[in-house]
Parts: sequence; structure tokens; C-alpha cells
Amino acid sequence: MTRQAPADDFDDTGMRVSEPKTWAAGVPGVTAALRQSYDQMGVRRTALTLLRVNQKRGFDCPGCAWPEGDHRHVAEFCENGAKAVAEEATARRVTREFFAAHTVGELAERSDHWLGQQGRLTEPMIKRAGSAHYEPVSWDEAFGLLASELTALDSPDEAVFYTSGRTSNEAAFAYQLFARAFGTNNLPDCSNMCHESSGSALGETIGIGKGSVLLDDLYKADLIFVVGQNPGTNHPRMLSALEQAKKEGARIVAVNPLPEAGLMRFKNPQRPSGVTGRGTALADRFLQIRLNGDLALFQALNRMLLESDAPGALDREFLDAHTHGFEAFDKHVRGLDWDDVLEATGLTRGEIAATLGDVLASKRIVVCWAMGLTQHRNSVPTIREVVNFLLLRGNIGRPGAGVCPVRGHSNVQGDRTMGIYEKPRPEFLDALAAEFAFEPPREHGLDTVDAIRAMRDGKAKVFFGMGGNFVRATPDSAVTERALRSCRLTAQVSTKLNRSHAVTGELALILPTLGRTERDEQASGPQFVSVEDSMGMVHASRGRLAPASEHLLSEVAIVCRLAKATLPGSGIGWDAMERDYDVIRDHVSRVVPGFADYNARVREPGGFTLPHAPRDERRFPTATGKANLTVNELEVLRVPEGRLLLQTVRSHDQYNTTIYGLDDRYRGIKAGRRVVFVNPDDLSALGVADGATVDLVSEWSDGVERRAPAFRVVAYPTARGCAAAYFPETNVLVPLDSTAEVSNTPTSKSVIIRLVPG
Ligand SMILES: Nc1nc2c(c(=O)[nH]1)N[C@H]1C(S)=C(S)[C@@H](COP(=O)(O)OP(=O)(O)OC[C@H]3O[C@@H](n4cnc5c(=O)[nH]c(N)nc54)[C@H](O)[C@@H]3O)O[C@H]1N2
Ligand SMILES: Nc1nc2c(c(=O)[nH]1)N[C@H]1C(S)=C(S)[C@@H](COP(=O)(O)OP(=O)(O)OC[C@H]3O[C@@H](n4cnc5c(=O)[nH]c(N)nc54)[C@H](O)[C@@H]3O)O[C@H]1N2
Ligand SMILES: [Mo]
Repeated sequence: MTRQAPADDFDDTGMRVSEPKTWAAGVPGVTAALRQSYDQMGVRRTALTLLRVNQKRGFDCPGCAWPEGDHRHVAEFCENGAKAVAEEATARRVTREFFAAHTVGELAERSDHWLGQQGRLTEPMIKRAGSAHYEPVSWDEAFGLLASELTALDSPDEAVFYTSGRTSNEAAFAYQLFARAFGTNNLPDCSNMCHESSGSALGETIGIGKGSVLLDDLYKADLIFVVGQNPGTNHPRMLSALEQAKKEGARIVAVNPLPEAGLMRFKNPQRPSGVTGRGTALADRFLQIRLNGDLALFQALNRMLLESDAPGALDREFLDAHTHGFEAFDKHVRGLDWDDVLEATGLTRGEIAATLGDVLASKRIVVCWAMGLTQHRNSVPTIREVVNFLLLRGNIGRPGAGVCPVRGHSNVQGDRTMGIYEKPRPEFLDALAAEFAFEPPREHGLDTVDAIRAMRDGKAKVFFGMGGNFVRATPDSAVTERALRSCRLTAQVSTKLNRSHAVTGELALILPTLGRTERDEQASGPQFVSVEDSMGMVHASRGRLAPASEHLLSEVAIVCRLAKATLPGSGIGWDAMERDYDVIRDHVSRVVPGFADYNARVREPGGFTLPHAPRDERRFPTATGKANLTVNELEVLRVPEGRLLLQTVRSHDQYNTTIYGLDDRYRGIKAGRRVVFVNPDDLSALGVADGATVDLVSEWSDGVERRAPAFRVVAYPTARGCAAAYFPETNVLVPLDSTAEVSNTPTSKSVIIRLVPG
């Protein structure tokens, strides 16, 4: 049995491949951003819009969750932030005529790039049962239909309420309240595919699933590890922070199978020297690790620390006072096998010993990471081992040190804080029950992978997406698409057209909404929303542009009206919340810890910082009351002869499933996306030529052959045995059942594949 990718109207005939870049940003970054912005918005709208990004009275950049500093530049955005803004503030529109001209089936044949390029959605649309087209529908009819389908279900657990990470705190809070008042905890979100492994590992070891550093800590650090992260593309403003940290004396160790341009050298476009000079060399040490080698690396460093006789190698005082589990951990790590470490990491013992030298020379250490650590089978143990590493030298809960999981979507962290979680804590539900006088469901709900299984098996019948592109972001595309198509109703709250509008249930709704950049007027006057960044800072976001269409509703309004239609007797003040978002924030202030006085504090310039017990007071609210050192078994991931380990990554011209353009400038790719990067020595060993066309075939224990056809092979300096290709085109290769232990995150960064000549 073979599963192929869904049809894609890709045309890579003009593709060009050149040498990868060794530095990031600078002038080409700025010009690339402006070119796309003018193209989408025109010159005047570009100037008006970009000057408002991340300013204290402006809107929060929808690009990523990297925090803004206290001293903001006039232009506190980056190339890719500008692209995210241009994509949303585009002057292009998808109208009812567009839907009359294209059947749903036709839209399903189009590429992600083409769909996104059609512009902003302008009015609610419905695809009725048996119809080939979407047609206009009134908001009232849309909510009425949703309400009748939801209430007709045998159980509230037959509905799934997904959230992507751009949704504001206010909308997220109202949304989870609605789902729970309706009767389900089925609240999967993009976190399940993203930093869930970080949250799981951190919650267990330090008692809170969030990072423990603030921006200032990076500037005070002696040593910063950047592990499994490509900030030049995905968090470009982080490069300015790393540059600043280096100026203050930090060393940087980059751990990555790919020599990512942004990690090597950075030209800061915000400063004149960045325009003309050679820029700053960022990484002092580059560890070109094999995919999935990080647990072995950190465990090896831990073993060397335990065995070191350097004075102060371990922070004994901290370990005694604040940690639990030292003995078992010590015993386990001393048994680590060096051959396993060298095989798993692909590094030499000398490289690891030299890194230990960096560690011993540093009082304060920060470890930053992103998807390179979170999307493997052993991600949770790996991140626990990173925590062990930091705890050994007391690097949590003091200035200049700590854990720094760098979040993706601009409000993914805030959505979790607001209760978007399929496994809510009992205390959260108790507070919700007290505030709104209802009994929320206590049973855990479905996460993303389990929601797909439930739809596949006919156990979930209504899918509601608050943003995002569920069909395209999730693994095993062929299975997921079938799961969605077997639903009774799929509804998407969206700003732009995407594949999730084309792969639908029997009935489908498109509910178009305001973006971050737009004015949000409600009955009580203009509203603002708020978001939480990767470092637990909460601040306001105010859009200024006229809405893309007069028929859009805000996400808050959509949730409140849906709730009113579905739960007429709930006794919850949906109208008041829709009228004035202060009312929502008042509720939040009584339900969510850390939000006392929310309305006043969020109006302060720059907002406020949420409490974080380990960071603020070295208090660890875990089961043991201490920070837990953990025992993590190293299992070397052995790839069979003739196979490669594939990671699925982002190009420089995409935002997850939104494809801005077809270039990946830093990696030397122009006008194409179907490329697979492979080490030249592996190509020789496999007998495959650079430039050849191959199908990627993934191998998994269920015996199903998953195939992504027609990729061009690019010889590239990645670690031996490893390959890389872009998602979402390669999601078809990730088996639904291949997920991380504990967090259930799809293993998007370790897929065993073979290259089959096309
Ligand atoms: N412009 C732009 N910005 C974005 C996004 C976007 O798509 N476009 N997406 C946003 C989102 S939701 C997220 S989650 C973040 C994602 O930010 P990243 O995590 O930077 O994104 P990826 O492209 O998945 O890159 C993973 C990086 O980890 C490395 N890596 C992969 N596997 C391993 C491993 O086993 N070990 C080590 N040490 N390294 C490994 C890869 O080579 C690559 O450099 O970015 C956010 N910001
Ligand atoms: N193979 C593979 N798969 C992956 C990953 C990977 O590295 N490899 N990464 C995973 C990660 S880290 C993540 S976070 C997920 C992302 O999964 P999602 O968050 O579901 O996907 P996005 O592509 O970010 O969603 C884009 C859509 O969101 C809508 N949108 C944009 N802005 C707004 C807004 O303000 N409001 C509303 N309502 N809608 C809006 C637009 O319609 C747009 O088409 O993908 C995951 N999938
Ligand atoms: Mo993400």
C-alpha cells in the first residue's frame, strides 16, 4: 500500500541551486522584505504598517514569539516579520466571485503558495452537503448551523476545537471557556506539534513548563548554547540579542546538523556597520551533530562534569539545597558508553571535551532550543537531560542563566496560559467553575494526533479550527485528509485561504476574521488584545489598519456569538465580553494566576512579566518540591543500511504552511521547494548524483509505504547520515503513530527514508 502526497501544482522547472550563504540578514534581508511588502501592500501602506510593528502602542508582530527589548528601534521588526505582516496586510482579496469560479476540488489541487497568494478572505462562506462550491452565508446562519450540528452530537467529545498560536489571550480565554461550557476538553493546539516536549520536560523537572530566562539574562550570560534552532530564518530578532550578548562577553555554541547562515555570522541591518561591514561572527563553536544526537551530547557533558576534578565543576550547594534525585542520576550517567555517544552525535571526543572547557570556564549558562530538540521520539528525555546539565552547575534561577525554549507562533505561549490545553490542571478548572458557576469536564481531551485518530475512526465528527491550517500542518497527510473528509462539519476561522478550506467535511464553513494589524471596533469602542511572548512578558497589541473587509468579525466576536447560539442557557455573559474585552480580562484576572490587575498592568507601556517561581525565587513547584534530576536512557537511533534520517524544516520564505515565496536564500535555493539536502559523502555511498530527481520514501514499522515524489537532490554540508527537506510537502512521510514519548509530538525531525530514483 502506498500513500502519496496530495496533488500539488508544483513547478520547479526554473529552480536554481547555488552555494549556501555563510552570513545572515544585512541589506539583502531588508530589500527582500520591502520587495514583498510593496508587492502585497503598496508603498504607502507598507510605510504605515511596518512602522507600527512592536512599538509600545502598536501591534505585536505576528511573526514569532521572540520578545521586544526595552530599547526599541524605530523599526523593531525583521525581514521575516515584515513578510508576515505583508502577508496579512496584503491588498489582495478572495471574494464570492472567486469561490464561484473555483470548485472546492479544484482548490484542493492547488499549491499552498498559490492558495496563500489569493489574498484575504472577505465574507463568511459555506459549502453545503453535496455542493462543489462555497457560497456566501450570513453570520447568523453560520452560527445557527454550527449550533445545531454541535448540539446534535451524541456527546460533546465528538467535537474538536483546535487553536493555532496567533490567537490573542482574550479570544483564547473565551474559546476554551466555550468548549468547556459546551462539555469537552478537546482543545488540541499547534503546541502539540511544536513545544509540547519542552512543556512536558520542564513541568516535570522544574515545575513550570515555560522558559526561565528574560532578555536581560542573555546579555549577562557567559555561555549560550543555541541547539536545534535556525534563528536567522525563524527568529531573526534573536540575532540582534545574540550579537549584543557577544558584545557583553558571551561565547556561543551552536549545535546543529546544518551550518545555518544565521548562526555563523550576522550583519545587523539596524546599524550602519551591519550594512557595510563583515558583520559579527556569532557561533564561537559549531558542533555539527547528527540528527537526534543531543541527548548523547548533553549526557556526555554531564558525565564529564560529574567526573571532573576542576574546582567548582558542580554547584554542590545548589544541588543539596534545591534538587532531588542526584544519586540515581549520578549512578546512571557514570555508566554512559562513549562509543554510543560518538555514534549518536557523530562528533569527536575532542570536540565534546573542548565544549566542556567552555562550560567549565563559564559561570552563567543559557541553553536555547527550538524544533531541533522537540520533534523526536526521545525529545522529552533529551530536554530533561538539558535541564540536568544546567542544574549541575546551578544554572537555573540566577541572572544570566537558565532554560530558553524559543517559541514559535507569536502567542502560542499565551494561549496555553489562557487554558487552551487538552489536559487542564484541576486547579484551573476549579477556578473556572467558581468564576462562571458551571461544572467543566474533568476528563482529559484529545491532542492533535489523537484528534486525527478520532476523526479517522468516526469518533469525532465536527472539527472547528481557530486559525492555523490543520490539514497541512499535521503529519501523515493522506491519513489526516481522509480523517477531515469523513467529518460531518469542518469550520475554519481564518484570515487567508489555505488547504484546510479545500479538504473538508460534508459541510464546511469559512469564518473570516480580523488580523493583528487591523482595527477592532466593538459596541463599547476600539479594542486592543494582548499576547505573551516566549519569555512570559504580557503586552497589548493594537491594530491600526482598516479591516480587509466590512464583513469580518474579530475572533472574540466569533467565539461569543457561537457560544450564545450553541449555549443559550449558559448564564455566561458572552454579550458583555464581546462588547468590551476588559470584561474578559477581568475574568482572566480571577481565574489565571499571575494576572491580578490585568486591565491596569497591560496598559503600562511594555506590559508586565508573569511570575516564574524557579526564575524569581529558586522555588520549584514539582511533585518533590525540588528541581528533579532525571535518569534518561540513551538509545542510539540506528538507521538501516542505505537509508537516511530526514528532518523536515522551514525554508527562509515560508511561515509554517504559508509559503511566501519559492526561495531559500541562505541555503542557496531559488525558485523551487522540492529539494532534499544530503551530505556529498552519503550521496557517493548511495550512488546518487547531486542534481538527480528522486522520490522520498519513508519506512515505518506499519509496512505502509509513504512517498513524496520528485525531489531534486542537493549535495549539502549537513551531518553524515542525515537529510533535510521542507515541510509541509514532506508531512506525508511522517507516520501518524511516530510520536515523541510523553508529549505525543509527531517526530518531524527524525523520519527514516530512502531515496528512490524517479
Ligand atoms: N520566518 C518564519 N519564522 C518562524 C516560523 C516560520 O515558519 N517562518 N515558524 C515559527 C514556529 S511555529 C516555530 S515552532 C519556530 C521554529 O523555529 P526552528 O526550530 O528554528 O525551525 P525549523 O526550521 O524547524 O528548524 C529546526 C532547526 O533545528 C535543526 N535540527 C533539526 N534536528 C536537529 C537535531 O536533532 N539536533 C539539533 N541540535 N538540531 C537539529 C535544524 O537543522 C534547524 O536548524 O519558528 C517560528 N518562526
Ligand atoms: N513536518 C513538519 N510539520 C510541522 C512542523 C515541522 O517542523 N515539520 N512544525 C509544526 C509546528 S512547530 C507548528 S507551530 C505547526 C503550525 O500549525 P498551524 O498553526 O496550524 O499552521 P500555520 O501554517 O501557522 O497556519 C496558517 C494559517 O493561519 C491563518 N491565520 C493567520 N493569522 C491568523 C489570525 O490572526 N487569526 C486566525 N484566526 N487565523 C490566522 C491563516 O488562514 C493561515 O493560512 O506546524 C507543525 N507541523
Ligand atoms: Mo511552532
